[in-house]
Amino acid sequence: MAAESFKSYLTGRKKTVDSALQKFLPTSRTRPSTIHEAMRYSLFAGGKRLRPILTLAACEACGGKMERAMPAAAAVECIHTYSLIHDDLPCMDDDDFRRGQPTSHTKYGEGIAVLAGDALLTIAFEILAQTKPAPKCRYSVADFVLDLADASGSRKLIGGQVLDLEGEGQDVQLSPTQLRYIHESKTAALLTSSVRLGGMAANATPMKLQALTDFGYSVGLAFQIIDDILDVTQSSEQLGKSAGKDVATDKSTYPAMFGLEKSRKEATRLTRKALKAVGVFGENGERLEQIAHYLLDRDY
Ligand code: GRG
Repeated sequence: MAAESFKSYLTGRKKTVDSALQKFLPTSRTRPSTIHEAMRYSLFAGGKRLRPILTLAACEACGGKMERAMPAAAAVECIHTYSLIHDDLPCMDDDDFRRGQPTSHTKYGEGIAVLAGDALLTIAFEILAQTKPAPKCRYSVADFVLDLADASGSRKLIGGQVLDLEGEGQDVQLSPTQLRYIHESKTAALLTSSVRLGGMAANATPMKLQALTDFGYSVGLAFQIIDDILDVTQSSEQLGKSAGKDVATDKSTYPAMFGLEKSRKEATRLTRKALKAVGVFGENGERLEQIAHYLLDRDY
């Protein structure tokens, strides 16, 4: 492993992902320009690029060249950004501020924001379909498309959002099992697919793909718990989005259910589980391990 510090590794990967996204996305002058501007506005608003970085790291952990995983990395970021645009809409979480900027509907109006989300969802699969698996790869392009469609569909990402929406404004608090189910669907599924697609691009053996699946699931749950903790402990400026919203809207979260200390302990336990899962990669899994630590310790 190169002596490159983890921080510069993240910065470098973010730049690599950004330039891939620049190439995959139509220019903002492409007609009709409003929609392409709006897609680019949210996509390049300053996201951390955690999911695509995980895709590239998973590919490398399995001995693949990260270029093979680039369409998948760009595709997961497009799905993620679409979900944020739609989540911020007045009919959902109703937020004015995301990634430190006015949200899509605040800048372009609701109609264009809905369409920008739709267009990012659609282009994600257009980009993913450009994956070129290595000769004799055990995974076909259809396998890549299926994996991401499953994670983003009505049984996972969208399903989690439905339960979240239905739980709002109810006097009855969710049970811990229901809360976990929402986190699995809304957050962990896309993170899991992000690492799986990286492994598939490297023709991972079924055993290695399972290790990545276990890693993605545990890291995904830990990520959401930390996100809920940060909502309580950090400022809006720090997060680049409205902080304190979960308490204000009486949302069921880990900190609300178990308190900050227990929530932090659970995130730490899940991170340990994730680290154990990628033990099979030996030295090649070092970046995944560093990312898992970083996700646990992050402050925004
Ligand atoms: C609207 C279909 C639909 C789904 C919405 C993803 C989601 C479901 C809602 C967004 C809000 C939320 C709590 C999502 C859970 C995942 C999460 C914590 C997202 C934030 O991810 P970061 O921190 O964001 O990676 P950046 O901006 O850095 O990319």
